[in-house]
Amino acid sequence: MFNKILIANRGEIALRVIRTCKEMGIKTVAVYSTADRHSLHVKFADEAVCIGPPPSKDSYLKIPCILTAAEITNADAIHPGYGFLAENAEFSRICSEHDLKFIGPSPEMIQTMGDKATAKETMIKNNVPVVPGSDGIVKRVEDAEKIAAEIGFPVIIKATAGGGGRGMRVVHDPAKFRNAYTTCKNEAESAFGNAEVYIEKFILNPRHIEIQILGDQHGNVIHLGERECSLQRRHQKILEEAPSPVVDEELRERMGQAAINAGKAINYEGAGTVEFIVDKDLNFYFMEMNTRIQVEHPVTEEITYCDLVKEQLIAASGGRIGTKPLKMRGHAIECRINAEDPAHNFRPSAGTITSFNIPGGRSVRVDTHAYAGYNIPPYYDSMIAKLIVSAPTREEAISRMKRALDEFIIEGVKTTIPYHKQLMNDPGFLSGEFNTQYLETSFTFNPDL
Ligand code: MV4
Repeated sequence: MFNKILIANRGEIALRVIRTCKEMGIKTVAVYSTADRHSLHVKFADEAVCIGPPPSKDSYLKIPCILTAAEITNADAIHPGYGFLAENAEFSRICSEHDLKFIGPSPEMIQTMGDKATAKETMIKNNVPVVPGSDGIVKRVEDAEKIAAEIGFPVIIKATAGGGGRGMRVVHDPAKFRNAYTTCKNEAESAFGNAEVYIEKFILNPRHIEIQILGDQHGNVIHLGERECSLQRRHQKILEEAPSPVVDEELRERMGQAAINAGKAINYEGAGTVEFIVDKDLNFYFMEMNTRIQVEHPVTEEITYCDLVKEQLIAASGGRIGTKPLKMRGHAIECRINAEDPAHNFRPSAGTITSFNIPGGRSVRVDTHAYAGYNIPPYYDSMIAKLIVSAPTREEAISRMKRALDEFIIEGVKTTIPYHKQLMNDPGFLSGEFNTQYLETSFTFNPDL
């Protein structure tokens, strides 16, 4: 096992990794920008190194600074968390060239899954269901138009370098296809420096359901069930839960096996997530694979009793992940608490937190780097806490979440807590009948409730 790990990240996820390291007797090094010097991840790491000024490109994304911090503290591995450098193949490669274990997959695996057309091709070869569409990249507008007509409208054009909702265009009307195709390519070229696109049938109002997997260097790949992530706005997840209200044991096994096939196809190492869209008839289709620990990993931890960061460290150090069949128990829900004003179009609300009362009691977990007196810098993601509850049933988990949201008092900045309180009483949420369009089309926040 590692002796000392540097965490190349900030905020709650940096603290999350530090916590597992402490429990495993591994020393930790935090890195931080000058805007984060008072964050809890800096306070609770064994050592901390300032790596630059507030902008991410000058600190958390600056590879030479992070490698220097690892060198001077004599760290033997780097945990990238999520975001920043977590899915940067170049960073994974540079780490291994400097004798630092990158806690995550090889540069080749990151590259394969980062190129969405290549990822899809890999899935087809390994019996993972995909959405019908073009046979890979489509280079000429004439070909694209023919393929779109064959698939049948509506279609979606996707940049191979995109992902997470970036670089996509939906086309409902054949007359608008040419224009959309050209625009999508131009946008992809300027956003990613790669204009390549592919085409798929557009699945109307799908759910977003993802499978957590773990792999090790001995060829083992297991799945840890699904997370229901359909409640999102502008491709930002708002609330996640496990299990999904629509997935039964039979569907879980089929989706789980597809995700295992995806992992085995690339000899996957560490924690990964295979994202599917699921249509109204519960057909599922591979969308993308995320080669990192995800924000919403705690809901899986709470129902599987597995510490996913611990498994990442075991896999990265050459150990074996647990392979005996997992028991899933109960239901977990995570609400993302963002410093945003839901009454004003989720406008970010930076500033000093004047009071911060964290909920507690049975089966309530709060992952946060914030505290009373903490100043939320304006430079980064607005998520300041994750509130995770678990209970034997979905109904009991919802009651517990309501109770925990009532106890969560944050003053000094606006937060998404009132939005979540309203969602906990929403008929669509309560019945489990929602999809990826639900929050944007069927739910309106009312600040006066
Ligand atoms: C789709 C789709 C429907 N049909 N692909 C969005 C994120 C990325 N992982 C893939 N995404 C989607 N791909 C096909 N063939 C629907 C989504 C999708 C979405 C699309 C437009 C607006 C909001 C969305 C929210 C979730 C998923």
